[in-house]
Amino acid sequence: MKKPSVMAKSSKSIDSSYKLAQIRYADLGVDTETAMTQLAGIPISLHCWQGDDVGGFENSGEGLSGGIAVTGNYPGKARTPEELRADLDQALALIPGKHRLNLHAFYGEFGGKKVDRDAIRPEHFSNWIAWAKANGMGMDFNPTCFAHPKAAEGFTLSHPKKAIRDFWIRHCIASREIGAAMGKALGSPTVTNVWIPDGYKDTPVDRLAPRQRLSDSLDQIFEKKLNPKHHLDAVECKLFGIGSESYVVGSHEFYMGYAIKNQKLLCLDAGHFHPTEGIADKLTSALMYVPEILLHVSRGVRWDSDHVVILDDALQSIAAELVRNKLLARTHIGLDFFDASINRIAAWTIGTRNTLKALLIALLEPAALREAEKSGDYTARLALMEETKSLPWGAVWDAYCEKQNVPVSTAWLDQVRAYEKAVTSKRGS
Ligand code: RNT
Ligand code: ZN
Repeated sequence: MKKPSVMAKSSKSIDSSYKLAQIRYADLGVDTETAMTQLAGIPISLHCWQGDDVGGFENSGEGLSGGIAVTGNYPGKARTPEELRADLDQALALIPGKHRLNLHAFYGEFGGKKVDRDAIRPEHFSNWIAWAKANGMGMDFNPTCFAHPKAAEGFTLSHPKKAIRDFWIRHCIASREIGAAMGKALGSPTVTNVWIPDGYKDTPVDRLAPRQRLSDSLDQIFEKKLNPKHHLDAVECKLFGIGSESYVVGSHEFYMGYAIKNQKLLCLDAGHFHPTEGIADKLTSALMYVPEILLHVSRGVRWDSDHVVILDDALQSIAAELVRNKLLARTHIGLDFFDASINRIAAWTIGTRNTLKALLIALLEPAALREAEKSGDYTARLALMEETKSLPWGAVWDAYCEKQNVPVSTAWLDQVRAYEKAVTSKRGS
């Protein structure tokens, strides 16, 4: 089957479109050059797990668990750390700007040995750290509290059995040490994010005791103070998962309270609330009381399905909130989606480029919107907000991509296809 041709653009058309856009924005008091410079300073943390369907490298034979699911069987997923790094290199070459890598603990390199989760150490991540260093990237980290026999009963840090809780506490402590080692080696703090799947499929009688146990486990995990120059702790809430539909121990209220009390970072995943509930409106509230936020930019379709992020209203609202309220310095932007039904490198590229596009649109917002609101003219506010949607931000985006030496428009798709032909299509399953 012939692949549809991409919408190539000539340098001449990129430049002349940009010049017109620059004038249009200048008329509205917006400096497009400043917006591009600001955008170049915003790192997005690329999640390693889009590259191999949340598989990891333990080769334990354990499937994915914890109420998250990846669907699709597109050929060519990364099977080794080398393949995953090569795929990330390819994706990063298509995304403008300097970004970060977000790694899960079960992506350690264990040299074919069985290293249980509570025995992981920084040396198991030395190749990843060296790779990030060579690319001038920072790293973020996550304990992996799923896809393991000790998580099979659906409870980890809140498990009724102390021995199981202790195992996961040791894993999370080890993960913090690894995160701190990454942050130190790379000269940029690593955010280590604790997400656990714990919950009940059906209505529980006791909703309190598991939460008390979780709180106690977290206190033990965070007991050791780590240097914030190297390491920051985040906690991620959730509404429900597959198999934990009726009750999740680490709910929003639980972690919001825990993060405020202990001044931890609150992780807000866009798919972890009711289907019509966005996370954009939570940012200004949460950041009044927690020091910083970690975002898991994701897209739920009817449930927390972790679809590739598109440039929809939900994403644009998040970006607008961050820019309008100057929250970027206190917000760590990470991605969390996994689609195995399309080319995985394209998935990373689409989701990350969209997140950056949303930020650019926000950075290009004319001040007139705020002025209309301040003067109480809500008619003008709505009118301007709608007119803003058709401003020529696309021309600025194209110019930004060209400036950053990455493919403009869909020209990146050619590169993904060439890489697929030469590399990923040759991989067995
Ligand atoms: C699960 C959470 C969590 C995971 C990753 C793999 O619902 O969103 O962040 O997706 O840790
Ligand atoms: Zn998440």
